[in-house]
Amino acid sequence: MPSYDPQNIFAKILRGELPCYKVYEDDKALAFLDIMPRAPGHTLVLPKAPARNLLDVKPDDLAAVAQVAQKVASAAMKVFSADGITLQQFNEGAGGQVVFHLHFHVIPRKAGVPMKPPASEKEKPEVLSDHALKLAAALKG
Ligand code: DGP
Repeated sequence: MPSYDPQNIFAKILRGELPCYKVYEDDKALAFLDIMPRAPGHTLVLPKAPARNLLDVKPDDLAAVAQVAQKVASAAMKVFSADGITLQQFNEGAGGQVVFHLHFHVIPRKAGVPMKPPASEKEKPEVLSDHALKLAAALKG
């Protein structure tokens, strides 16, 4: 497996070099909206520590990300009146991974509504801002 590339897009977001629609942050993990959501509220949860994917992440960082994914999933159920949550995580190109910093996709789902194809359409900034604010507020409790 190739080594971690610190120039990947999510590493730049983590360093504050690129913007994101932040939903949640703690000392180990960051959650922000996918700009090409497969459903409204589609959120990405990342460890702050460098990890290419599931195959090289440190167990503690993986545990921290899983805990944040669970928090985001609970908040998204309420904010989007969801009927369910799809959790996705891809490893290496053959596994569907495009950005090589480990991330989990937390995707709120409505019964009978299919997900859009991956990375098919950029959402409007005002919609992303609104969804991020609502999710962040729900996560603050
Ligand atoms: P994957 O590596 O296959 O899990 O997919 C990467 C996801 O990241 C894909 O759903 C689109 C999203 N994405 C790509 N570029 C950006 C970006 O610059 N910002 C955000 N928030 N999401 C991005």
